[in-house]
Amino acid sequence: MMEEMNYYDEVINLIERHHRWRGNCINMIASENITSIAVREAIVSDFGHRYAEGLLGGRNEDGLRIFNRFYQGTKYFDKIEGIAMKLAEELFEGEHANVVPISGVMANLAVYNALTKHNDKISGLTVQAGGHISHTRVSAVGVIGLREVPYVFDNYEMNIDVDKSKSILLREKPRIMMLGASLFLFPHPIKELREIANEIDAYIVYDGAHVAGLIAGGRFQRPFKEGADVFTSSTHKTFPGPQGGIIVCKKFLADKIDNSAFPGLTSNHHLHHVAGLAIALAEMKEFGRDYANQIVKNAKSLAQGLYELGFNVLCEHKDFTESHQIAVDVSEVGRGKEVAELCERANIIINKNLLPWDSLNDADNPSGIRIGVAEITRIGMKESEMKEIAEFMMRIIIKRENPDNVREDVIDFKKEFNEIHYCYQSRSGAYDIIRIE
Ligand code: DSN
Repeated sequence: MMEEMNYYDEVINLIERHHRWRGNCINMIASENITSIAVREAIVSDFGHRYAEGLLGGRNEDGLRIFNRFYQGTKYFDKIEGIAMKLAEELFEGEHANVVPISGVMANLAVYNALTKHNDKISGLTVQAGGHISHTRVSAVGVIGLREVPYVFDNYEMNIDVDKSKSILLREKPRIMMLGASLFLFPHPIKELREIANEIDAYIVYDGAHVAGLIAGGRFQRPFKEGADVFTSSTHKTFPGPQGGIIVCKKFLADKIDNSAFPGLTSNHHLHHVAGLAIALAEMKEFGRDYANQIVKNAKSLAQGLYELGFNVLCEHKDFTESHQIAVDVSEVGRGKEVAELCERANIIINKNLLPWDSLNDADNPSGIRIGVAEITRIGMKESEMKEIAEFMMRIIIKRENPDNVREDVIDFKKEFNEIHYCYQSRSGAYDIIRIE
């Protein structure tokens, strides 16, 4: 008879193996990051067991929001949520923050639900051009029943072509003009699109999920100053918070958006994540500028290194990138699937990615890869390390060295980088498991 598996031991063992492995990897998924130990402690706090459904009230004597809750027991949490809202308003330069959404897609859904009605139109980028699925019909746009109006994309500039999009927008009159992307190398032309939005009475919603940590650190672009009405984001990409979502908006939209988030789309939000978010926001207020500046330096440096070693890195004419991301066309050296898998064998974690000239049918084996440097920046890597990473990738992809051999060198290289930077001091390593004794 087969012995019954001990699932507890099995799961603990898998968690330990995962930590060991990813601690030995160069982690460059552009949508990932690691949180500080202080944030992790908040995530495992008692707030993860509690409810705080409620509506927004006025402000207390410290200027923090007060809440009309439906359950007792929230007096400390209310202060934390107030701090998170205040810091988010300050760092993202908006008038009102809502920290209820439990993911970036939920944040977008809440905004669509608040600002549109069934059959309205929404403009955005296609997935091939870098748009997030929640800007399209396969996800939140379809759930709300909106009709898509794709922007014309300039493949050479890797940005929205405002001139060519203008006549389409004036004709189609989308209710929401969605900006932001998952493949996001350069700031979007908010100012130029604002003029069009004013003509057709559209809202500009900027999905800053990928670049929120850069924006909070004063890099990339300033969505509200440039003309956005709403900023949505997940909280765990360049912004190094726990997984979750956030909305920041102009005051005149606050009530609609708050009601859409709760009770519209969420019953209880995730209190422990809000506590972690508050700490991450405080860390970004203190350390965000250095962090964001180093991310962009690292991204440019890695792109330059790859380019010099023979990779077809996009946008050499624009210094490759202004964000944490690099896009590489690998169609001549194996295509996205094979390249990403070979890198994984060498403990270099990246993802295959559609490029604007691909078809959606290429999703399983697109012509590109996307590389993000947020996490490796956070563990202290600088420009010289980017050159070494480019060398590893060249050995695997261009020289076709056995990835298993390169892996040994990657593990050796990574040993020096196990401390989290740009955050409050903590006693554990970047990839340690937090254990409660
Ligand atoms: N799919 C994620 C990304 O990697 O960009 C965003 O949700």
